[in-house]
Amino acid sequence: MPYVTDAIRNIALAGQASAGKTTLFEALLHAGGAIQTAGSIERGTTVSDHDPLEKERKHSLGTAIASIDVGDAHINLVDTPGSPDFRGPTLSALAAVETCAIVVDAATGIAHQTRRLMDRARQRNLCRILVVNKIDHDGIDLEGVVEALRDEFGSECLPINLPAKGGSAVVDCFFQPSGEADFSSVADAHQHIIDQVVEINESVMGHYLDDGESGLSGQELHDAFEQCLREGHLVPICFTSGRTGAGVKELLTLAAKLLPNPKEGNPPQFVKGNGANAEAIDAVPDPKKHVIADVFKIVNDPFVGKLSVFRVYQGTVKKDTQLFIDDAKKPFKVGHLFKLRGKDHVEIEQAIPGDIAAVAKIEEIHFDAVLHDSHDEDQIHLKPLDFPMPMFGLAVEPAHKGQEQKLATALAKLGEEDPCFRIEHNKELNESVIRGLSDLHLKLMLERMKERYGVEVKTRCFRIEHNKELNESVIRGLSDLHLKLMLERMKERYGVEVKTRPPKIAYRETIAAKAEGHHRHKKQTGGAGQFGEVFLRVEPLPRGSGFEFRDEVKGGTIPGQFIPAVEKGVRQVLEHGAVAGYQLQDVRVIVYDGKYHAVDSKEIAFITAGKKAFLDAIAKAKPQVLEPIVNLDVFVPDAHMGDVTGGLASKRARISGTDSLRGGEIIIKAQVPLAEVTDYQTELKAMTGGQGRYAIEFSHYEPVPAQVQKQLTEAYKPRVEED
Ligand SMILES: Nc1nc2c(ncn2[C@@H]2O[C@H](COP(=O)(O)OP(=O)(O)O)[C@@H](O)[C@H]2O)c(=O)[nH]1
Ligand SMILES: [Mg+2]
Repeated sequence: MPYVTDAIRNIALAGQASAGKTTLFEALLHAGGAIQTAGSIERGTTVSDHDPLEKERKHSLGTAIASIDVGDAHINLVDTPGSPDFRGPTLSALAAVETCAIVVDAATGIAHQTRRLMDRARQRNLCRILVVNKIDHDGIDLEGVVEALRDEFGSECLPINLPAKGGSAVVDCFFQPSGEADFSSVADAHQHIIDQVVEINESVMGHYLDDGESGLSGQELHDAFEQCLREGHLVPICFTSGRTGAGVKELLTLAAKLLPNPKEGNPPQFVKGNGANAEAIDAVPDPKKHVIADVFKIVNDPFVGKLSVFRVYQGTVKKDTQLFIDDAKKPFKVGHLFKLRGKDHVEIEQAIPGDIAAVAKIEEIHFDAVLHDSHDEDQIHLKPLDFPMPMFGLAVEPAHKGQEQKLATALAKLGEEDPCFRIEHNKELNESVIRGLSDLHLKLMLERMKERYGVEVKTRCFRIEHNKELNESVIRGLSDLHLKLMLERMKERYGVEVKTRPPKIAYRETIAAKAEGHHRHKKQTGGAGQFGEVFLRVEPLPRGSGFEFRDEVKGGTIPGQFIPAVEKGVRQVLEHGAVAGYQLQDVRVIVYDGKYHAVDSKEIAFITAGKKAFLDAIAKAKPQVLEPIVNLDVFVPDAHMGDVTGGLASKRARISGTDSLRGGEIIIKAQVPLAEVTDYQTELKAMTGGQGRYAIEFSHYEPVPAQVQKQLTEAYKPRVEED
């Protein structure tokens, strides 16, 4: 059925694992007539969890997409995995939708993942709705869940329907409010939503105050509702049971009538160019303009090959036309164009702005590639999405000799599908290291590789890393004892003894104040001399901005040809640090004056002068040593909660929350300096008898405590060169 952009709704179902997203996805497809019978998780028959590993584990590990036509609306629904190990695919999918429906398990309430996703969706400016699911469950307190949601996420969270008949149905509170609810009152719920909606702009408020609800036209109310969703002024709460189907039709109606179409949501930002020169570009959902589409998912299907799934933001992608990938000179031909339904696809002729579609077997396409049909759109890409950095590593080699190439290919294919799964090849040691978000993440990726590509690996428990930046060798093993025995063996066999210490931490340096620096470099050794003089200013930049160099020299007091030399000197300090020997960051250097000598000024003289002027400025600019802070998630049986939080308290950790998971497990979330948890494995094992696990992800840099700064700067004795 042909449809226009206004008819499209792109909705992602997100939320904690086991909230019932996949079952709800199935129920929505069924209610919308897209499938004949609803499958189930237990029987492994859902559209979404079609991967053998998903069926076996009864958990979604990747996103699935399918469409439903309801009345005039065309709903593209994306099911996402709730497990934090697979948040790479989940976060990628959020880039392709206007609405994020956060599914909450009515039986267990708000989970850590609920909070995380509410935050992410808000940061991305997505319209949000909360879906309280499993309302058929015995012994649940739905009124309590609503209160908890409003306490936690704000009074803008308001029920748009309410459970009725003991959770076997729902009653509408927005369109035609009437009937009895299990708690609260339909009339009150209606009033609260209307009050919230009319607040959003003065003209609507005016009409409402004059004539009440009848003073508002349907269109006016609809537009005000959209504005509320867009601005986060309203987060509707609705109720469903994916299992019994209660509230499912109502959710489809809500999507069709009230959720934003691609013109009404907040589009993600595109930029043209890179770094400081990047220019913001607005993609316009006009079918006649040039094509701009973004690839947000890659699947290497064993039968169809590589499938690249994209969201069209502008223009119309047509079958048999040509598209460019990023800045590539040569286009590819869109031989076949598909809409997806789980693992199946349906061929289509065109994909209009706002729609989600796929092309098959185009090897050059990668995750986050921009597809376009004119060189005017070269260098355009989505503003980078924020993905967690994979911190867990494992060295792998093929279990069977001769499978090296097969392993490399299989790993590369898996890497394409998950932005948080990376493969590094260490040339020096000739080994592949895979990195992911947790040991479970790595384990599942390796299982998938075995299942899909028939490649098995040995993971090595003892390995060697060389860190170039810190110039140190690090050995990793399973325990203290393991490493100790390996080193004893080395001594006994090869007669080499080593001194050991925990791995170094990649500290950084920065400054906390503005300051001026000056250096005059003058040297007379026999023949030609060296002369260069530099005046500069330094200023702190926000964390994470890196380095900026500005030339504000007036009247040629330092001739243009020597400015690069000054910058070179400054960059030497950046690389090697000024006070503790670590890279310097988040600083702006402005060179504004100097002196030169017609004969004696040489490049080398300005390199030295630049370097020393910079060191002079830093010394006066409150230099600071920064340390990496990581997000730490610790999973332990709840009996160990006290020990773990106590242990973290002594590690300068900030505990941000705890949550109960299923089966008596809890998760403790904290931010902690990396330096404090280099050996956390051993400690956690001792504390929990091997029942705990944890995941670490890099968060940001922060100044170290004064005491630590003192130790680090004293330990560093810069080799001060002779003038
Ligand atoms: N009682 C009840 N159980 C449900 C409902 N939806 C899902 N479940 C069960 O909850 C478990 C997790 O469901 P699933 O759809 O995989 O959740 P997901 O991880 O959010 O995708 C499965 O055992 C489902 O059968 C529901 O509406 N009511
Ligand atoms: Mg699922």
